[in-house]
Amino acid sequence: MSLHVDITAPPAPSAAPMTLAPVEQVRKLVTAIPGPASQARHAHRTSVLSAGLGTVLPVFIERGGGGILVDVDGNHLIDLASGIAVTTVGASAPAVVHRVQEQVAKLTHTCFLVTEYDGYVEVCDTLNRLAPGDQPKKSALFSTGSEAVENAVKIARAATGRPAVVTFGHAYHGRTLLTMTMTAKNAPYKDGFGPFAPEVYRAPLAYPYRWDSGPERCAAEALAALEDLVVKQIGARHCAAIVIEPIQGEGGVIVPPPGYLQGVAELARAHEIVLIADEVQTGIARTGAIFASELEGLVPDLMTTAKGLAGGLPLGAVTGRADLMDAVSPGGLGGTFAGNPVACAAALGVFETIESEGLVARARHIEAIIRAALDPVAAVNPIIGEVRGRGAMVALELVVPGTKTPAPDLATAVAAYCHRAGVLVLQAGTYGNVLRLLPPLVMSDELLTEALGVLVEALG
Ligand code: PLZ
Repeated sequence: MSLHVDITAPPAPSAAPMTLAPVEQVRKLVTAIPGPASQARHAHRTSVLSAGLGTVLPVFIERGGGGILVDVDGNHLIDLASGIAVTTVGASAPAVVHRVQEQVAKLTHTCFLVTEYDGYVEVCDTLNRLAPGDQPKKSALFSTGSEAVENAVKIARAATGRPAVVTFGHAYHGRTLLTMTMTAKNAPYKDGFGPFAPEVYRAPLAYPYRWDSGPERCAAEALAALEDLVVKQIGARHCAAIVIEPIQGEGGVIVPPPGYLQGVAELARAHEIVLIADEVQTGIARTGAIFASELEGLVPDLMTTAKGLAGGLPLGAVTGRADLMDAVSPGGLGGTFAGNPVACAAALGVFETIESEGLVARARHIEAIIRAALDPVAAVNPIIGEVRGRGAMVALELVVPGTKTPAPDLATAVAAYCHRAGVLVLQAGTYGNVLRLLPPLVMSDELLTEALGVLVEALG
């Protein structure tokens, strides 16, 4: 049997690391989007890949750099998606590429359960130091966000000896059995995939824009509902963890009202319930702080990260109170690929880039540019119900004019317009009516302003 591996351009054997000229940071369209080369590949893909795999934009990408993605037809697209909040330091950031190339040549894998290596410990040291609060902290590494969330729940259960997990409306936590159960939205994440994991409960999310009695009453009423669920319905002494995204991502970039997260933390503390902040999407400088929890003075007991942590290589982490992290017996946490050395090297390149490029401040600057472009449009365009978000995680909720009725078709049409014009945006939200902007933090003001110009044109 032959494997038929089609290596069209075999790399020349060389000791020198591969270097490429930087990707030109301009939007450039040389064909329609998707172009003919992408269309041909997409047709082939459809015949060989599971129909269960969706794709926002059927364009095949060959290269990425900074805020630009280059497709197989030679089009340069402006990336306002960052691979869903992953390439926060830019696609193929130089420090990530450099460290990964060096690491992959030295050691690809040993499995941390078998033998140890420095990169794993360095990543954990850094996360422990950066995570909110000055309590003693420890970390463990995994490969994905879902796995990080799943393990945070395992740790909370081991530490408390309790079964129940509380999540929220509109939440997204992953696609594994436990995390899809914790996820709120049925289609496409859960549809047909039951029965679901037991002992997962859902409280209403403090969603100011859609709170029935108005945004002012949202925090207090949502907290009362949470307390009722925890104390009266589940019973606090059965409750292992409350898991919350400090700003919901897939749910539609929902920023909780001031004081709400503090209220959740107080309730958790009062009943010795482990508070888990799911920072998989918000973490690692995305929101104008290293962690979005910091924006509300939240000190979670445990925190999950992934996505932006390793600049595109698969790495997830749980970080938190040392006493909780140590409640699991040796061997209880791990995985073959968990904390892979190449992914750890990438993470160290991410931390280096955030520091050397001042990307935390840069995220706040990006928020200011986006708000300056979109707020005036929102004031006069009735399809925009709300502009919200923090740092480089901003969204527009689109509605039927004069109502709050979600307008998913409008969001799809605006996204399609942007895509045709070479600007990659994402949709989000339980109702699919939210347009989400997640640019890499290294994107220049000019490129961002150009992309926002296209978006504003599309909204018009
Ligand atoms: N927790 C808060 O945002 C991943 C999902 C994309 P994984 N969000 C993007 C999709 O449709 O699969 C996410 C998240 C939060 C957990 C996860 C899960 O992270 O790395 O996708 O497993």
